Amino acid sequence: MYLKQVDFSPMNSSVFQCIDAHTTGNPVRVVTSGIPPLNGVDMAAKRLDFLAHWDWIRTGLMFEPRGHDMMSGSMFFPPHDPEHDAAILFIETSGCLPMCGHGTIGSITIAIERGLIKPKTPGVVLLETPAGLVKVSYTENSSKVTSVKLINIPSFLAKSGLSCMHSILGTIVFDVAYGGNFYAIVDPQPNFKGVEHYSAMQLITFSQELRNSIAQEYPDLFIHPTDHRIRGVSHIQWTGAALDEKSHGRNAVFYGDKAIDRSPCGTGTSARMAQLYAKGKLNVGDDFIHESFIGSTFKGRIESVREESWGTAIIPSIEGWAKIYGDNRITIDAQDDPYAYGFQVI
Ligand code: PYC
Repeated sequence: MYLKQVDFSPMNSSVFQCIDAHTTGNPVRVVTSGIPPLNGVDMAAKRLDFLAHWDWIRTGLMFEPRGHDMMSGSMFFPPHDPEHDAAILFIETSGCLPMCGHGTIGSITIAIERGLIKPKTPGVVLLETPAGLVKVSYTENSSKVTSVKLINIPSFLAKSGLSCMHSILGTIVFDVAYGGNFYAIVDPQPNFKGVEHYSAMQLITFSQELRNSIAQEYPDLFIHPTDHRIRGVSHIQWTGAALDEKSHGRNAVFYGDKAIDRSPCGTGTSARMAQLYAKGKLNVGDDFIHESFIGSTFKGRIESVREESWGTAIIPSIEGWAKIYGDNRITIDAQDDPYAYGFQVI
């Protein structure tokens, strides 16, 4: 199959005002008008309501021809707890992620620079995400947001030393960690030399098969201990040597069907720090400068460690920057455009 086309009914026609940015290279499209009314007591419930009833908005705005394989974005909602500042729904090519780090950094940059959110405490946004509450702080200079730091949800190593047979690489050993999404983390090993030895296209090809194999060989193994709606390995993280000697590592995160994250991946970096903590390679208070495939960086840190009833979790922070580059008025008109709801070229 070369064309995966999205077909929804009934026919919809709508206009969406969007602000486009990138977080250290990876896209963030914040939808500011045309946002649907969602049902649910919190963002976890609203995420499911969106996927059940409004997913054509996501596919129309994220897939080609209005988006592309890496496209991701968000919509803001009023908070469910009046003590908080805002709630957020993440949208991207694979669906609606429970949490997205680069998406949070880009969305908060847009929200503050364009006045979409007026935080109760200047410099701090208490943000409800489908994965839980995230405390975001930001710094400004001359009406520009220069950096955003988020304290992420509890992150943990779920399983260590699993393996799958790969048709190109051979046996691949991996760990699975959670940082807002479940990541299979592949460290350098005899059949994988490290991310620096491969092209993005090769890593995408490896990832497509590995993610399918993990789903088949380990069905129902990865379920969030307190929210069973979050399940399954959705992302593959390939690791390797840093480009810059000041960095602590480099990664390539595969998501969607054909994407390698251009940012260092916020939830992926959180998962990576949880894995390294569990293996005694990173401690509370340590900085972890993480490079993306293109060499852009996030500063990660283990802020604290929590003993939960189900195990040990780290509370990671992720710091990075984003730049707004455009305002976009996008029409999805299914009566006029056969590709209104988007398509993917697989
Ligand atoms: O930054 O968490 C992240 C992310 C997830 C998928 C792409 N980026």
